Amino acid sequence: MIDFETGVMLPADGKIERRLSQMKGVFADEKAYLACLEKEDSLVYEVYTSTPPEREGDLIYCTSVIYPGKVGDEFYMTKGHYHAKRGTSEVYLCVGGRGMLVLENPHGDSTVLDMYPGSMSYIPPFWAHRTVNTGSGPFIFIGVYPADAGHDYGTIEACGMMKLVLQRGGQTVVLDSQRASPKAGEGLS
Ligand code: PAN
Ligand code: ZN
Repeated sequence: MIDFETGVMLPADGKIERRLSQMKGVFADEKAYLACLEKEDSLVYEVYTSTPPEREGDLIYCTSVIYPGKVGDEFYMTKGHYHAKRGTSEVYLCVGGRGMLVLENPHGDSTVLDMYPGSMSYIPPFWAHRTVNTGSGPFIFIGVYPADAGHDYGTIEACGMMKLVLQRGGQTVVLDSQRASPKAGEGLS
């Protein structure tokens, strides 16, 4: 059962909580990050997940709940990752709130998709992905992906993603980050 209001999945085999303190280096404005953290180690997002055996042919399904908030003018978002097994894909179905899906690949292509209740988004193989809460309430979506996909956080941790999603003058804006394209060979394993 998934509660579309809260994103809580019952039963779930696991629950991951990501607080600000676990997201060092993720937000572009380091000074704003430290100021937020000093105030409170806020909960940024949670993931309720099924954990079947990590073998080819099985699927993992999970719900992610990103809470509303900002670090400086950058919206709360997930850490973002490539799948460790690069040739695996994923689908997201949004059930609550408003958000964006930021995608990029090692060839330097990047794109941003709107997510809203009922929207289904496809993450093709070889694309890194991150979700961003651009709304005022919890942003909730269901994800389904191959159980043997695994997660590579290191590649994105090393230099961030190419697009930033910010609030400027009350508007949601997508800007190119300082990092214009991936380093040679990065993410190509
Ligand atoms: C999602 C994500 C989830 C949290 O289930 O794992 O939204 O994001 P991070 O893993 O980037 O912290 C998914 O894409 N799984 O593959
Ligand atoms: Zn994924």
